[in-house]
Amino acid sequence: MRPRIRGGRTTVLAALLSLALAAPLTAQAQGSPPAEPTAPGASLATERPHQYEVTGAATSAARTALAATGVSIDEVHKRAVVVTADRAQAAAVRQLGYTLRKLPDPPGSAKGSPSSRVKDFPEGYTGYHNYDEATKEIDGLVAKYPDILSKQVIGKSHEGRDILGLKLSKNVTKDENEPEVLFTHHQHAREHLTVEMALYLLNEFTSKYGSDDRVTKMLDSREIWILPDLNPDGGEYDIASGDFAMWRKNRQPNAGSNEVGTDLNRNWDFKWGCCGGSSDDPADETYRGASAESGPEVKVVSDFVRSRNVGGKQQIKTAIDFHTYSELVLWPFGYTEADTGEGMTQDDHDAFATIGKDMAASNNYTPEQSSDLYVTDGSIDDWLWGDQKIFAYTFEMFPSSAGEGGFYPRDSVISKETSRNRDSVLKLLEISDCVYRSIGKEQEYCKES
Ligand code: CXA
Ligand code: CA
Ligand code: ZN
Repeated sequence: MRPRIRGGRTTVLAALLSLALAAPLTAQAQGSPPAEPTAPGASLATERPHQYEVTGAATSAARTALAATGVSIDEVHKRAVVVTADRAQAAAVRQLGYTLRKLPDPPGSAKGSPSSRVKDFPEGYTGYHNYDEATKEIDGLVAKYPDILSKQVIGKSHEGRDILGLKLSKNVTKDENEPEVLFTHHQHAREHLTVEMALYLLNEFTSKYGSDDRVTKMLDSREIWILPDLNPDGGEYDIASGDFAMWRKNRQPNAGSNEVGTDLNRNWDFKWGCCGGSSDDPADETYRGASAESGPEVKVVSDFVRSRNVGGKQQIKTAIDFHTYSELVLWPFGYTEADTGEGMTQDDHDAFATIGKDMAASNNYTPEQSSDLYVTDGSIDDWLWGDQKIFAYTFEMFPSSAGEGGFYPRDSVISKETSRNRDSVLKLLEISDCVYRSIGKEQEYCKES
């Protein structure tokens, strides 16, 4: 492990504080009500990270090496990248010989009277839904459209919040033999726009059923699963102080460390930790967790997906995992730079790329294999495809750069930037009965079913 410079803040007091916090948090996983999130700054181990522009790192290999310092890579450009780093990580990046330029902190940071704003989005962001607001909105839709929308609690987060699974289909209470499609949202705490994407899809598919032809056809012939919030604890923590915390991971304590959280998108059980695409250091943004599926949220969703294997056949055919930001359509594998190989035939790759490019042509995102950015291991897409043979994409939503708001664009963009994906989502739904039709090989791959 790389040596860390931590400025002597890891005191006995911090250790005691984290022990004191760990006990009630563990109890909550057993079913008591959700914890109030600890405010950023409450723990002495917490330090709000910042974004930096790093000049260079022009290849995937260079960026993978850069990510090994523990930073997250938020933007990739020809001659520079943007990373999120704490002080120690920024120092480690400098050690590699790079020049860093600190970017402005998120706009809308609530300086002044935090008490009036705590546990909710600040001014300019009140159009975003916090966890309770999203739950209320969803419950309202379920009450209004009980024939086509049903809600189940598929499990609990570390702090005990419900992780929801919404099913949208005609005859929603019956498990019909129809292609199933999965939409997952908000693995990364600071990527709040992805929850709005889930709420947009729920509103759009319920309110337009019966009037919009494409929507009606899809609800009549598919079973759509929307998991609107995979990381509710992280999301609530990110807004808890009135200043955005720039938080990425979940809020699970780590044994033997004061550093909190696992990067859920490095914790899935396919080639977990294999390839230098995640970190074994709990202080890092891309900490992969103690073992695959050690994040309770990842375990809950993995169990849910496995439960859709009925009679030896995975019912879910395609998936999109929503993230921000950079305006990208990504496909697997992330663990290797190779386009094809074990677990990815030329036809698989061609279908992934064809559908990916088709969706990107619609929303004007950039399509590419995720390892073109940098290598990752333990991502949801690699697991969904590698382990479950589900055609899984990642959308990195608006904006394309830090200058346009980065992880924290104003609420005024929500409507435009969620509806922007309407057509690409419908395209994926429409091809989900036979993805190989995209390359003209439905005869070869989709005869029975
Ligand atoms: C990503 C998504 C899926 C597979 C590999 C890589 C990008 C994602 C990440 O690093 O997990 N980027 S993000 N949302 O900024 O964290
Ligand atoms: Ca079914
Ligand atoms: Zn993300």
